[in-house]
Amino acid sequence: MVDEINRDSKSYKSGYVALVGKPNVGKSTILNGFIGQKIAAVSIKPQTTRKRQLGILTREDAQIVFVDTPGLHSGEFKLSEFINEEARYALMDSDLILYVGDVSQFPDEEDRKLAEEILQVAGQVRRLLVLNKMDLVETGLSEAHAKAYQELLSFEDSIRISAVTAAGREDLLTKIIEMLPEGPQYFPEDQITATYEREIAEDLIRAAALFHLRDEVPYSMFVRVNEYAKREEDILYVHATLFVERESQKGIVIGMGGSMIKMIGTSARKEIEEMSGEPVYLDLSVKVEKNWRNNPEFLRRYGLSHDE
Ligand SMILES: Nc1nc2c(ncn2[C@@H]2O[C@H](COP(=O)(O)OP(=O)(O)OP(=O)(O)O)[C@@H](O)[C@H]2O)c(=O)[nH]1
Ligand SMILES: [Mg+2]
Repeated sequence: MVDEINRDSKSYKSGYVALVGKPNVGKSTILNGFIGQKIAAVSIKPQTTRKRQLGILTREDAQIVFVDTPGLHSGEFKLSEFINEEARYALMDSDLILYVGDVSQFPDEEDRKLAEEILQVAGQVRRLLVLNKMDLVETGLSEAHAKAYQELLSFEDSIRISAVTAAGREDLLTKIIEMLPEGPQYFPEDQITATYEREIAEDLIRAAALFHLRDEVPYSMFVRVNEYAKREEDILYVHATLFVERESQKGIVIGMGGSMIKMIGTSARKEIEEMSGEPVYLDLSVKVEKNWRNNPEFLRRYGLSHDE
């Protein structure tokens, strides 16, 4: 009971914390690190995340609702509009913005565009610069990079971390809580995300495809889980359809004698087992849906559009 009294009192802090930054800087890895579980798909390639995703961290003194976003990018497809709007909405709705940069590199044109975008849509929101991947660079060398990031925008503070080694994570958490407003506990304390497991499975399958496939093919892919259910006592049965845009891509995804789809399936199955904590039987089908990235009807049907 002491708990609840504490949470209703003025001193409890809470808020929405948007993780924004270019594709591939490590936003989803940071989210998973805080939540202690892989709820967001991560991959070595950019544009892994396509939708906003919440990661909820509840403590005695605060509840932090992290919002992982897709990295803003320029793309000529209708799908890109959706992806960029997802990032924009997260910015507008946030109480604090974590601008994530890769400290092993100088900021570039994309970073400058993102900084402008932040000023335009969420100029009043407090912001903190998070320089990630510090494990990749000597402290002395990263100095010049850090300075260049600081010049992109005015930040209240900045911190260097490594999402893979967890260095700096606790300090970052302390800073976040300091910067959050007083507020209620929005979600029950045992809830870690608002995304269904089946949707996380979709992202994990696409991340496996991003890992195994080259070039444009995984970007032309959309994954839909059609069945996600316990069939036998201890086995989770997952059936997913992998939509691609052309016949030729279907051939590549299936591979010689089914070798590619088998590799994607094996990697994805392991990830889904880790996420769900259950043995998984994963069944994958591949379907062609011509030019789906530009097809408003397809995008609407599968929740990849903000149009009514
Ligand atoms: N060395 C190193 N690699 C990292 C670190 N953080 C993330 N990565 C790697 O960077 C790659 C991209 O990470 P993600 O978390 O998918 O990046 P993201 O910003 O969510 O990317 P999008 O969803 O495409 O916008 C993965 O291969 C991660 O393992 C870090 O601190 N150090
Ligand atoms: Mg991501």
